[in-house]
Amino acid sequence: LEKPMERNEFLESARFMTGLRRAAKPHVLLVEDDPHSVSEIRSYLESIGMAVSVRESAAKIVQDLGLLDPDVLIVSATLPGVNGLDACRIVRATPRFHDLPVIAISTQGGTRARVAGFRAGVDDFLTKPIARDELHARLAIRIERMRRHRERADVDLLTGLLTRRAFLEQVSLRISESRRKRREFALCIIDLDRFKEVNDVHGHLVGDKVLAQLGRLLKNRFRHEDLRCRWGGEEFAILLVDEGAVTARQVVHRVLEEFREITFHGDTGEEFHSTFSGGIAEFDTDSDQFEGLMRVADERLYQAKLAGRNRIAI
Ligand code: GH3
Ligand code: MG
Ligand code: MG
Ligand code: MG
Repeated sequence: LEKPMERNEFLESARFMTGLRRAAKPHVLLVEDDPHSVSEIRSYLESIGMAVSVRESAAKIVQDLGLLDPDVLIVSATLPGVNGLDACRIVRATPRFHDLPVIAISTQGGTRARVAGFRAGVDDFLTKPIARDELHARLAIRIERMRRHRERADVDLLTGLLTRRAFLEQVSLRISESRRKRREFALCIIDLDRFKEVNDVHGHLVGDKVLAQLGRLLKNRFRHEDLRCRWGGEEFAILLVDEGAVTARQVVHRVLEEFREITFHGDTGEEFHSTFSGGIAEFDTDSDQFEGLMRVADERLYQAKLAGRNRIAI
């Protein structure tokens, strides 16, 4: 028997094994054009163990956030062009960054400036010169809360896999990377076979155990960079990096072979086995858009079901 994991340990291992690994160091994106302020803040934050990325302008703020995925944004209120408060409004209007902590820094600390900042959606407002201890304290609390919040939203508790939302966030990054670097990948959709029957015959709780067991296999039988999620209900999605459809099928098929050998036990000790079907689509060959890949993978899943289930179609 495996020893039950502490919640935090579970979340850590889940994010490690489902393709989602955030840097261990808290990551701050600093958008500031004043070189003196940049070097001071950067060297201080690095000295307390944070990773710092710097942009001199907020002109590409959404793109920068998407690429860097920081825990906190610190933005100067007085940038030329898109200023810090404009940037904050843009960030808040982007669903993915609704909850990103934003701290504004400014040379003006009067009520009027602060009210304008909070109206633009900043979480916190610091006036220069910035006291280091205060910056540290304010950052630490934001980062801690943000991380806990994200973890809760990113990991499906029953299976330990990514949630659909976290998966989709990561997929869009992988797709743009694949376009740039011409890396290939395959998308696989998995659906348990006649799972309604498992629930009807053995009960919902036993059904949950089957889902959890498949989740465990999917966590352990892929490479760290492959993204694995519970797409919903009894369906799973896997993005296999650097694999075409043919190799992806071999990998998923091995998991199917292992899964169908598992003996499950119902409440009254009755034994049963479970299978799944899968459909795989290949990036570029089938589509260069996620929606297109999903459609093709789903059609193939349907073909696998029609052909008798318990198989992977490409
Ligand atoms: P097919 O082989 O065609 O996929 O048949 P199926 O019975 O698996 O398909 P159907 O979509 O009719 O049923 C899916 C079932 O999955 C119904 C639903 O109750 C069950 N299910 C979805 N989510 C969960 C869950 O979290 N726990 C349990 N125990 N069952 C779930
Ligand atoms: Mg289904
Ligand atoms: Mg179905
Ligand atoms: Mg099903």
